[in-house]
Order: sequence, then structure tokens, then C-alpha cells
Amino acid sequence: MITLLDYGAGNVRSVINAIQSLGERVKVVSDIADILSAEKLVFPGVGNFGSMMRILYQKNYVDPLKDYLNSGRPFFGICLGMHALFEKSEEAPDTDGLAFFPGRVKKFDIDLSVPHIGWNGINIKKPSRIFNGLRGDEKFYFVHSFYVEPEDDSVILTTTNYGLEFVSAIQKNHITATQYHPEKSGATGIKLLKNFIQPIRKETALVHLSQKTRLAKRIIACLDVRSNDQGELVVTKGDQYDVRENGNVRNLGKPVELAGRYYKEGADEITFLNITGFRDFPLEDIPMLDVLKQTSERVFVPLTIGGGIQNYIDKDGKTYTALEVAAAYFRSGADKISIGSDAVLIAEDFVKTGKMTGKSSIEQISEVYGAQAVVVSIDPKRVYVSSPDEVHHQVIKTQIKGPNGETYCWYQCTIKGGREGRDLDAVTLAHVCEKLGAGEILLNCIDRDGTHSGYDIELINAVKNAVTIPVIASSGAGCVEHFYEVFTKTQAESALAAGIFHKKEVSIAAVKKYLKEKVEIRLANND
Ligand code: 1PR
Repeated sequence: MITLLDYGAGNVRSVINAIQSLGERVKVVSDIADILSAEKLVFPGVGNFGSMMRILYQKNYVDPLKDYLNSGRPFFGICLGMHALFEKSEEAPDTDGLAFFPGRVKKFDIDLSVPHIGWNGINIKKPSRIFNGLRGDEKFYFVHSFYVEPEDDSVILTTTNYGLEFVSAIQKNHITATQYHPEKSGATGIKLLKNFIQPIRKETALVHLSQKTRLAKRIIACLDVRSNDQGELVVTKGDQYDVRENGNVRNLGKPVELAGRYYKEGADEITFLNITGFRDFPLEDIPMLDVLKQTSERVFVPLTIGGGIQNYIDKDGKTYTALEVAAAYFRSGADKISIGSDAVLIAEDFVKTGKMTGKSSIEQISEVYGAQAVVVSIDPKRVYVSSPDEVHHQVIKTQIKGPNGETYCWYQCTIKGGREGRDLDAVTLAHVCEKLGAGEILLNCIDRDGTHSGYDIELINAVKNAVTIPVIASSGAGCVEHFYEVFTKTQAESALAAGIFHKKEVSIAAVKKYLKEKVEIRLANND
């Protein structure tokens, strides 16, 4: 029996699913006695150090946790569950950690995108049972803006390179903690958890020192989901956002099945977009929540869900906050949520007033779950102009001339699935959303969506230059070369595609095979 500490923020569902996939039972801590009587304790943390520690203090879990750690029984901390073991964190300087290890948690101060999101390698510094059966050159899933700096070097189990060499796992006797998420690291991560849960006696002698680990570019499969006219939830796909063919919603398969297929093929992440979420209240959309629950039981890579994350008043006048909607998605197995229409309205307000209210969905969800859990999905369209002075927007000079030979354009933000254009450009939107606490940009492009004509490189460069957070390039992939092009002509960290994967025109494995040795990627199944 594994005892799991859930302090109420973030996706513990995926850790529970990963442990249960190994045939183990999980007991979630509901009071102090559960901590004290645990035989093996797993502490998955996501979100914000300050709010995590405040909850642990409020629930009076701090002293029992310290007692548990001092008792020498097995402990596995994940991400923030590792940070908690240290004295202080720059994320919340006034809040004390558990101080089991002397040292502190620092924020990345590097020239690369922060958060550090994606699959990176590890340098194994000392032998550990945790690595039984691994080669040592596999990649694991990271998502964080802070890293630990222990005072005692002997506890360092692995390091990883990202702008600098940071400590990515620690171990002392039976206390192990990783910055990476084993529950989101596919078959490799599951092996790591298995080694913790069902250790064999022999200590592996594996010590693997790479020259320098490298963050992989991610390949993401996107599933646009909605109900069709018969009321079934289906994966659909539009051409420039029009998902109807001969009047019917295109049906390209069942969401859970397709997600399972992409996981097996080596997708680094899976994104669900509930594309009618802006008009159908997501908390009443039980099938969508079920899709997430079922997917997270069998898919052990990060899951993002978007659609309808905004404040909502139901027919009885009851108000639901965007934070509540997001919480329901996280509880059902999402690792990140993605905000579309609401982000545009929030950014418009910000541009008007210049003020952060602390009340927007982006700020609130980021505060509770951490910036890395908040993706902003942008649905822009090109608008051509003859000269940059014609509009007050961020205009670019373009190689792709407009219908009247124009050589300038701006990217107009839209809401409600592209149905309504707004007086805001995509570059400004991305910049403002980063300021408000978004951790990643999902950059679609209505002009390219479903066209197989390649990513809009000019759009991606314009947005990427305006932010320091990672950008997911989306819309237009038609062949493997398009992925190479987007990774070599832009600094995008990830490339997302939908149509070519759903229609089996190109597989994820084929994309990775083509990119291998040209671009840093995680090989399918880590082999
Ligand atoms: O506004 O917060 O409710 O979120 C709604 C979400 O649903 C947004 O993220 C928006 O992008 C998405 N959405 C709404 N309507 C559509 C539609 O297609 N009618 N889908 C839609 C957006 C675009 C991509 C697509 C890529 C790759 N889909 O996600 O997967 O363009 O396609 P390709 O590789 O086939 O070219 P809110």
C-alpha cells in the first residue's frame, strides 16, 4: 500500500493512476494519522511553493511529515514535493519549507525559456535502485521554473543541463525526490516508480554521465473534441476552423482511443481542445471530464485541456469561477489547462487600464497551480495592411504578399473558436499573458489550420520574440519536413499537429524518425 499526500492543488490523479498501473493500492492522506502510519509515502507537488506550504501548515501536516522523514521509511517526492524538503524557496521567500535538507530552492536566471518544460536527460551521479533496468540516457518530463540547491553534495542523485547544470534528483537513504515527473515520463517513468515501490535488493551500479543533457523539442498531438449532431463526443478537425463537411461535424474517432494510440506512437504530450466549451459550460460536460479521467488512466505523458475556462453563471444564477472550472479539469487528470477566448478579453482590459487585477482567470489559476499549468491558446488570423502606420497593432513585414500585393500584416486575435475578430494582435496578447502569469503559448493560426501548407514561420517568430515562455507552434503541418522547418527556422519549443495524425497521413513515429539526429527529440518509447 502506497500512501499519497494530496494537499489539494494540482494533478495527483496521474500519480495515483501511474502507481495503480503497477498493481499497487493507493491511500490518499486524509489526516495526520495517515502520514504517521504510512509505510511508503509519495508526495507529488505541483503549483506554488507558498500555497503548498501554507496548506501543509494549516492542515498541521508539517510536524508529522518531519517525523516521517526522520523515521527512515521510504519517501518519494516529485517536483514541488522535492522543493518542500528544503529550507526556503525564492518562490515564497517568507515561507519555511520542511528543512529536511539544508539548502534552498532558486529561480532559473538563464537566457532560455522559463519554465523549463519538456523532456530532458539526467546525469546519474551515484548508484541507486531507482535506476534498475534503465540505461541512463533516457529522457524524463520536466516542468518547473525553480530548482533545488542542496548544501550537502552527497545527496545529489542526478543533475540536468538547462542553461546551467542543476540538481534534478536527490537521494539520502530511503528518501528520494525528483524534479522530473515519473508519472508523466512514459514507460521510463513508470519503471522508476516501480523501482521505488517494488525494489529489488541489488543496488544498480549505473552511473551515467552525459556530456550535457539536452531538452528535446516536443511533438504534440492535438484532439479537437466536441459533440456531433448525434450527441456523441468525437474528435473532429476543421479546415481553417470549419469542422463541418456536407453539413455534418467531421468524425475522426473516439478521443480516449486516439489519445491512447498517440501515446503508444511516442507523442510527447497530448492536448484536448473542447472546441465548443466557450458556449457549453464545461462543468456540465461530464463526458469531457470522463475523457480526461479515462485517458489519464492509460496515458502517462502530459495532458492539456482547453475550452470554456472562464467565469460562468448557470441558468439558476449560480456563479462558477474559471478557477473552479480549471480545478475540475485538474482533478480529472489534466496537467495543464489552456485558455483561449477569456485570455483575449483579459488582455484587452489590461491594454486599456495597464493594471493587473489579480482576479483574471490567468492570474488566479497561475497563483494556485503555478505558471507552468497555464497555457494560453491563441487563434489568430492575418490582416494585411499597406503600411505599418495604418493600424495601432504590432505589424510585421511579410514575405507572403497579401491579395493586393501588401507586404505588411498583423495577426488579429479571435474568440469563440475564430468566430469573432477582436481589436488586439497576437504578439501583444502573448506578451500580456506572460506578464499575467501564463507559462506557455499555444500558437494556432486560422489561415494555416488544416491546410497542410506548413507552419506560419513569420507568426511564430513574431510571437516567440515577444515572450520568454515556451511557445507551441500549431496549424498547417502537412509532412515531416514541416516539423524540421519549424524547429530550424524558429525557436519554438514544440510543434503540434492534428489532421495528419488523425487521418494517418503521417505518424508521430515517422516525424521522430525524420528528425532523429537533425533535431534533439525524445525517441519514441525512449529507445
Ligand atoms: O476559447 O477558451 O473556450 O477555448 C477554445 C479552444 O478551442 C481554443 O484553444 C481554440 O483554439 C479551440 N478551437 C475552437 N474552435 C476550433 C475549431 O477548430 N473550430 N480548434 C478550435 C482549434 C486548432 C488547433 C489544431 C491545429 C493543428 N484547433 O488546435 O489542432 O490548428 O491542426 P492541423 O495540424 O490539422 O493544421 P476557449
